[in-house]
Amino acid sequence: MEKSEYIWFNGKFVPWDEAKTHVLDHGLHYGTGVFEGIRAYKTHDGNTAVFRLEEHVERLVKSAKALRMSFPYSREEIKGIIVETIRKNRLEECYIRPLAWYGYRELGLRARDLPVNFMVAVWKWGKYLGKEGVRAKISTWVRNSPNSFPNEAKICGGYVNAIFASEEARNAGYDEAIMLDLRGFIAEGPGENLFIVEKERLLTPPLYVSILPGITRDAVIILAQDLGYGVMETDITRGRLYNADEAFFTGTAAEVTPIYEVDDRKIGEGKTGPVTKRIQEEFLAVTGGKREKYGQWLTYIYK
Ligand code: PPE
Repeated sequence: MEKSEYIWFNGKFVPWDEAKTHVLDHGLHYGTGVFEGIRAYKTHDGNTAVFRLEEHVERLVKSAKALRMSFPYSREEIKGIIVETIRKNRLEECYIRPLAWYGYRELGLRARDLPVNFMVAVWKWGKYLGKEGVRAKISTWVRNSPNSFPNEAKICGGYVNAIFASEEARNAGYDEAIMLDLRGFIAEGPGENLFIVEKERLLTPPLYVSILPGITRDAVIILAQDLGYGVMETDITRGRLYNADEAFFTGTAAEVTPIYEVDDRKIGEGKTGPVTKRIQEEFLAVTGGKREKYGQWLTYIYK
C-alpha cells in the first residue's frame, strides 16, 4: 500500500510508521472491531469530496451497536476526524479506513468493559480488483448466514469468511469470488455487492440475502432508476447469472467493476456492456461533482 504521512489514532495524529497497538488487544485475537471503507474523489472544480460520508458514519455506528461496543465518538466527531485526517495528509483522492476495536485489558470471550481504540487512516488506493473487468468464480464457501453473523454489520471477524472465498478464487486463477447464501442464491462478492443486467433491467440480491447493505449498491440503484432502467431486488440463481447480458460488482473500493466471466462462462459478450458502461459513467460524474442533484452526497474537504 501507498503510505501517507499521518494516521489519526486515539485522539492525535501520529506518523504512519508509528501507529502501533498492543499485541494483546482483544480485537486482534477475536476480530472484535468495526470498520468502514470510504472514498474521497477529486471533483471537477479541483476540490476533494468524500462520497456519502454521512451514510458511512451511520453504518459504522450501527456496526458498533451490533457488537454492543459503545462508540467513543459521536457521529459529528467521527465526520470531523475523517475530514481533518484528509486535510492533514493534503490528499486529493484517497481511500479512508476508520476502525474501532476492543483494546488491551483482558482476553477471553467476555467482551465487556474493554477500552475502545479508534483510528482513521487515509491513503491512495487505485483499482481494487486490478483490472478493467474480472473473471469470477462461485465460491465453495457459503456466506455467513444471518444467525451465525450479522452481515449488515462491518465487523472485522466476519471478513475471515470473505477471505476464505477470495483466496480460494485467486488460487484457482480467478480475479474474485462470488458467494452464495445458505439457500444457494447469489449473495455478493467478498467485498462487493453484485448486479446483473437483463435487457434494460438491473437485478440485485435483496438485503435479506446475507449481504452488506452497500452504499455504492444503494447509489447505483438510485442512479439506474434515474437513467430510466428498471431495478429489481430479487433472488438470483447461479444459472440466471450465467445467462445475464451483463454483470458487475459495486463497492467503495471496487466502485463499478464489470464481471466478464463467471465459472468460465462469458457473461454476454465477455466485455463491458452498454448498461454497465452507462452506470460507470454516471457514477464517475456524481463522485466528480458534476451532478448537482446528488450534491448532498459529497462532503467537500478544502475551502
Ligand atoms: N459487501 C461487502 C462484504 C463489503 O465488504 C463491501 C465493501 C461491499 C459489499 C460494498 O459496500 P459499499 O462499500 O458500502 O458499497 N467492502 C469494503 C472493504 C474492501 C476491503 O478489501 O477491505 C470497501 O469496498 O471499502
